[in-house]
Order: sequence, then structure tokens, then C-alpha cells
Amino acid sequence: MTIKFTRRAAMSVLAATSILVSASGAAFAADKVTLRMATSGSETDQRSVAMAEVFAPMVADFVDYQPSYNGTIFAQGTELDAISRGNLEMSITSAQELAQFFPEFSIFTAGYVHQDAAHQVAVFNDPLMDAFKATVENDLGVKLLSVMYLGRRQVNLRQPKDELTVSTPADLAGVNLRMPGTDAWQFLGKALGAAPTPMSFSEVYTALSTGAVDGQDNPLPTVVDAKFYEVTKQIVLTSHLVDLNYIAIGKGVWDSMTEEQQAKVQEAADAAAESGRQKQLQKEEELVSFLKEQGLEVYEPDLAAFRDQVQSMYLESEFAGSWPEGVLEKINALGN
Ligand code: KDO
Repeated sequence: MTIKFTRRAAMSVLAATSILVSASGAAFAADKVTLRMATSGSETDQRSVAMAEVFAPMVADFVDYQPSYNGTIFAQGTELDAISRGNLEMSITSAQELAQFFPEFSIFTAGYVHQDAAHQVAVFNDPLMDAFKATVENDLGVKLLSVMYLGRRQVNLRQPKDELTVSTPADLAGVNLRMPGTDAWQFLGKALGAAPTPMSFSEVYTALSTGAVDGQDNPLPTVVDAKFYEVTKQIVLTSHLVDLNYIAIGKGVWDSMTEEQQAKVQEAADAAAESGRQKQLQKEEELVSFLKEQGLEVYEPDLAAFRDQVQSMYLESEFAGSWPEGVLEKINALGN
């Protein structure tokens, strides 16, 4: 499913709802602030765990934290629109979802740009992000609080290695690879050399088990958490995207809080992001041996071949045309 939002649609929704949101702000002050948080991730995903076990307790004296998981209340990709309309307060969003509204966010969705978790944090906290954050706040009514580490995305296939060994992007030709349903994701699948199929996260396990798709891409902790290893045979360690998410909160509910409460929410979001990041990094380290024990073949392809193809396809794409002048160079300079 591909959902198309535009900046103009977002702004008109924001204008229509801002009165409602600020009017209801008074109610928050008297009682606890309700923060409904929606994610397509599971309850056991490290980002969800960090929000429930680190964020929520740190703000418990004035926040009623109400999480919902697995895209059950808001389907994957609809959360930002819901926040903008005042129907939801928080989500764990992605640069790919933001790129639906603001094409310049596709710079953070491009393969082989972010180098590692520390690089993501450096980029998020650098002044280069100020204009990105301000646009999301002003045009969509959403504040990006902190950056979360999802991990290095790897190609995970149903076929065993003796039937399909992936060394270069050419080996993925014709492989029906599930990618999430936005243009930025689909392009990444093409850049890897595969034939991408859009599908929401909640449908992936079944699609892999029935053979509706040949594979999917996600970081190892997600492959394990979602049990994709039960229905796949190999993992190609392409590390094509050091993937991130943002902790997002509605500007309406943010503005309804006192400065002291805002500072506590910010501190709690940063602490949750840091805790989730450390746990996710540790899992990435440990899970190769777990996956091998489950019978999967896990191996590295020709990484230079993947990097060269993916980077050159991005630079020649219309995505690169939306990247603000000089930002790619600044991102690269913050890396190793
Ligand atoms: C996915 O759909 O493959 C993806 O990994 C995309 C991410 O941006 C994020 O939405 C994630 O799913 C969900 O949180 C489930 O882990």
C-alpha cells in the first residue's frame, strides 16, 4: 500500500486542526497529559521497550502514556497525518514517512549515507538538521524529539544460498523483495538491484511464508523479533541502510505543556533513544550466531559493488534534486 501525502494537504489539515488542538490544551493542564503513541513495531521491539521502560517512567508524574503496537490503531505510514490532525500525540516515525510530505528528507533514506549509530546522532544534533526540524514543526505540526537507532538493514531471502548466492546487485535481478510502501523505500529496493514490492510490515511474515514475496530487508533484531527467520533461509549482509527512526510528538500537545514538562519530555525521549540504541547495537552483535543456529546462511556480499551501485543511482535520481545544497557534504563530514 502506498500512501501519498503532500505538503499542501498537510498544511491545510494543520490549519483546520490547530484551533481544536490548542482549545483542548487547557484540559491537559488540569489533569495528566495523555500521550497516545502509535508504532508499527511490536511491543518487544527495542524502540517500544525503551519508550515503555525508560520514557514513560521518567514522565509518569504528569503524563498518561498510552502506547499501541503493530500498526493496530494507526496503520504503518498513517501516524504523522494522525498527529497532524490531532488524533494522536506521538509516534516512532521514519525519514521515509517524512519524505512523503517533505522530499528533502529522502537524503536520510538514501543507502550508504549514514555510517553508524553515532553518525545518526551527530547528524540529528547538528545545526544542519535545524531547517528540517523547523519545516516539520511549522508545516505539519510535528516535533522531532530524538533519533532512534533501528539498525543496519540486511537482505533476507526465502531461497537457500545454493539456489541463489548474492554477490552483487545483478544477483538480485528479478528478486521480488518486499519493501515498505513509500517511494523512498521502493527506490532503495530498485537501487539494490531487486524488484521491490510495497507491503506494510504487518503483512510480511505471511507473505514470506506463502512465497508471495522472495524476501524482505530489515535489521537483524527485527528479523528475530518478527520471527522472519522461521520462513527464510539466508541473510545477505548488505548493510545498505543504517536505518533510523524519530520520536515524534504533536506540536499542539507540546505547546500545552509547561516549559518544565517540555524539558522532562525531551530528557526522557533522549534517554529512551539512548537506551534503545545500546540494546539494539548489542542485539545486532549477538544475532548472527543465533540466526546461524536457526539454520540460516549469513554472509557478506561484495559490499563495494552494492555501495557503488546504490550511491550512484541515488545521485542520479530525482531524490537528490530535492536535497538542500551542501547537506550531503555536511553529513559526510560528520562521519568517519
Ligand atoms: C519496515 O516496515 O520494514 C520497517 O522496518 C520500516 C521502519 O521505518 C519502521 O517503520 C519499522 O518497519 C517498524 O517500526 C516495524 O519494526
